[in-house]
Amino acid sequence: MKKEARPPRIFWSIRMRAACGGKHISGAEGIFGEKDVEKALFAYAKRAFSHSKGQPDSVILKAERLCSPPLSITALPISTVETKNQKEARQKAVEFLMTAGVSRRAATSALKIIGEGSLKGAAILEAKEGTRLDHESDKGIRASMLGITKRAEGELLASLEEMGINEDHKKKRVRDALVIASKVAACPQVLAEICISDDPDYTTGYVAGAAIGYVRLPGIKKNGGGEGGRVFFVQGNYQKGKKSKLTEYLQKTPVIVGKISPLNDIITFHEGKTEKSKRAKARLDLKPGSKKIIGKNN
Ligand code: PML
Ligand code: MG
Repeated sequence: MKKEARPPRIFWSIRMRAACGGKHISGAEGIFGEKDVEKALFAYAKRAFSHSKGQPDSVILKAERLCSPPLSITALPISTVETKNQKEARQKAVEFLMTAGVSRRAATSALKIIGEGSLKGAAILEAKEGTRLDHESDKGIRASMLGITKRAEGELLASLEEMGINEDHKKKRVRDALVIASKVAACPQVLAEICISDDPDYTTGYVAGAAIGYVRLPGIKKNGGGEGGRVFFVQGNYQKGKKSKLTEYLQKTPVIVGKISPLNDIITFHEGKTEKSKRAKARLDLKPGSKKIIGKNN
């Protein structure tokens, strides 16, 4: 008997933005199979009204059916690097970015841009010179059209639990940030990213890239600080055409995380000495210029 062909799966993108007095409060998005769309819409609506930054006076929920299935990618491996203070966390951020091929100058410019905290999306910097490439919009470029499958999400949440990240709000943050970072890092033109939360009560940031994975840096900002933002570092001298290919990918190409990478170390730096947790499954080698600093699991 001839087997009937399965109908193609239909996917939807759902995006939520909440604001008050024109100021951004929260935003989130995901990609869902058709049967989960209604439930997801309710969950995002609930999320819009339960942010620590306060109640919104405007909420936009947008659901769009995708024309074709999203591109499936593997999440970056997660590491956590603990340092003694904000200064050291920022130094480590610069070192990791340099390991990924970003110049000190570009990394320092990125920290300055983030410190000003005026962007809605990410600034795009040329990785060597640190030149700003997204000048056509001073709002930055937002990576969008992204999500995670239910199965990968389940595995990720279990890994986070194992890492000691067991509060629900923190898990959601790490999940959302990891999905963004993994989509961004999957773009060959992007060498690395840095992100510091714009939420005053969230002080962990990250640096990420195909060569370094997703490296969390607790304490990279002081509690109560309103600054924050994202910067993507790209290689090469982008002419208009190539640049728009990059923004087309970042903003419009649907990408879903379908697989999680194994868990990495929690690394603690104390006065120049490095300690790794027993949970270690991969090695972090901080030599600037080395191609891959995360070993066998990357
Ligand atoms: C944000 O939610 O504003 C970004 C959070 C980035 C860090 C998430 C993490 O703890 O890994
Ligand atoms: Mg935020």
